[in-house]
Amino acid sequence: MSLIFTRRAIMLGAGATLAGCDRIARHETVREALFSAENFHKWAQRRLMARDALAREFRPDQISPFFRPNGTSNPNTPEYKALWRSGFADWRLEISGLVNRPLSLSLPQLHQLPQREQITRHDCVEGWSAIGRWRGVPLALLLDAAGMKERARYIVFRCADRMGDGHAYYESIDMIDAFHPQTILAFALNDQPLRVANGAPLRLRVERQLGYKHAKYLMGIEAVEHLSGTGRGKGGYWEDHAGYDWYAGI
Ligand SMILES: Nc1nc2c(c(=O)[nH]1)N[C@H]1C(S)=C(S)[C@@H](COP(=O)(O)O)O[C@H]1N2
Ligand SMILES: [Mo]
Repeated sequence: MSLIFTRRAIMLGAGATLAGCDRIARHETVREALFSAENFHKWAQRRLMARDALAREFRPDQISPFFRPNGTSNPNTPEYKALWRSGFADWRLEISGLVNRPLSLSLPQLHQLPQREQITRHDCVEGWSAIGRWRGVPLALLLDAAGMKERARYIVFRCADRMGDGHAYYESIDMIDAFHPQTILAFALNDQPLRVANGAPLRLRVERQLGYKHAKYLMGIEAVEHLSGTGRGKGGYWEDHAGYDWYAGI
């Protein structure tokens, strides 16, 4: 029983509310285990802490020889091609939405900010993984610089590549992932500037989440209160078009 209980708790993820809690508690055995005061406390605490825990980091000798690209491997739009031709000199990351100070940052400006490096494993929902050394700016630092308004609850990422239906790729995460210490906007992979195939000039690394959350070809990030105003309202391209879970925690 305890194994099943643990797995269900994990499946519920951190998005679980008291409603989710009620649903599990309908099973009597679970209810007994759960609501003995001591266990409930431990369980709730573990769930909260789980969201903040670091993703595993690897040794340099574990880095994959080739970091396989997936999804778009070149946005190939006239706008992106022009940016690429200029070595991304004209590219800017726009930080907008529910912020006190909207920002527009060039690549050299991002390079001058404090950086973080991490060797992590990327897990794609299609069943492959790759280990890479990522370097970039902690997202928390940029969000602090822009100043989040009280109402901001999610960060939406806007990408340069257009999908089959002509809409740009987009993704979103909540503030727990946005301020997680391993969440960075990466401009380098394995000590090289990010290749086009892996998301040049800048891509999200959100290490506690599955691959599709790691938006490539970033153009803008926006703080919002609700996800209903983004795409079809599920918070991401694949969430909207293929029913992928918005919360893809691993
Ligand atoms: N803009 C954009 N970001 C994206 C995708 C995409 O098609 N477009 N694919 C996603 C998926 S499904 C995965 S697994 C990773 C792949 O990253 P990689 O190309 O560096 O391996 O990017 C994610 N981010
Ligand atoms: Mo993926």
